[in-house]
Amino acid sequence: MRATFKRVLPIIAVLLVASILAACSSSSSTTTSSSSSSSSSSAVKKGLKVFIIPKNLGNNYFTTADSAKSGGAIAALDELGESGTETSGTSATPASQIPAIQAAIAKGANVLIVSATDPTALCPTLKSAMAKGITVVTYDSDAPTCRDLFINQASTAEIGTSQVALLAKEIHSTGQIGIVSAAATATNQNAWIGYMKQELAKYPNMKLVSIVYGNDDPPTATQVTEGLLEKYPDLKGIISPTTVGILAAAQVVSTPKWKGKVIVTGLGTPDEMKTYVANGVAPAFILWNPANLGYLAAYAAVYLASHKITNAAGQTFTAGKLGKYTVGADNTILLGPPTVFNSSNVNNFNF
Ligand code: RAM
Repeated sequence: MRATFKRVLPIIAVLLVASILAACSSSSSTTTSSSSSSSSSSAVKKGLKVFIIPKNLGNNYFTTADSAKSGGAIAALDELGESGTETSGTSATPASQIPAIQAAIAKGANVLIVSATDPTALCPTLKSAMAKGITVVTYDSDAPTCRDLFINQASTAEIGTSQVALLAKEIHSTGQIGIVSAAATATNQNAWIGYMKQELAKYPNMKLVSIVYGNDDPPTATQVTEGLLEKYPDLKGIISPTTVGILAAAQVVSTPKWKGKVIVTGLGTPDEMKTYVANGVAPAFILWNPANLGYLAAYAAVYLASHKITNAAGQTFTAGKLGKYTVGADNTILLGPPTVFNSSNVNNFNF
């Protein structure tokens, strides 16, 4: 017994020294973190009241972006030792969203993470929050003149132009097309549609005949898609740059009256669109990982509120499992390139 102990004693001593050294080095790396770069949660302000305010509640895209279960914004807040609340109105309109922002401010919010239903209507409320010292970060849909930082899902130009390119490929660059958008005021959809129009100039035989608005409300999106198809019976394609709109459009086009005549593309979630890739109605579409968008927004917002970073171009930080990010021009951070989903990969994703 005694001999054995003597033999292992040097090993125990080595392990002890090694673990003491490791503890020293990890605590020094957290305390020496600079104001422009961070890889740990220990230096963030604790007890921040964070409110995540999507365009509306009840939209799967935002549930994925925001929730802990999917690894979204609240998962990031958990990692950082903060608590967060998701709140919004039930419809994706400023009238429905603004009271939720005001309520969050009244509850003592330190941080607001907002997907804007309208870039101007929200501004008086967001500006009053900023005047109170609340950190305002937009994600998904921006309010450029009344926030500290915007977390953009991917290049706005790329999201817009690539949807046109996908549809062009499916309909041989020929025929009437329509757009089923979200709310007419939505910053993100309007910016993407701007790039779609520019891109369409390269396709002289593809004609955009109408833009309709489904307001990210499934019954409205269904109704406006039906109206579009009735009004333009020769329509060859629909681009819907909203997860709610593309699902409604694909469902309508899957009915016998339209199936095989019209192709749908746009921005959809793999889970909701699998069926329509398989039935040929929507052979390809685009999206980013919504959970990663929310996760990145939460990291950036907490670091900004903790003064670990500023919103100036060139500031860098590590967003947990996503790695290093840099603030770019216009106080914007880009999540990364979007994914094109089709029959070769759509079943590999579950969001
Ligand atoms: C809807 C919303 C959201 C948009 C996605 C693609 O869920 O309009 O803002 O980014 O679609």
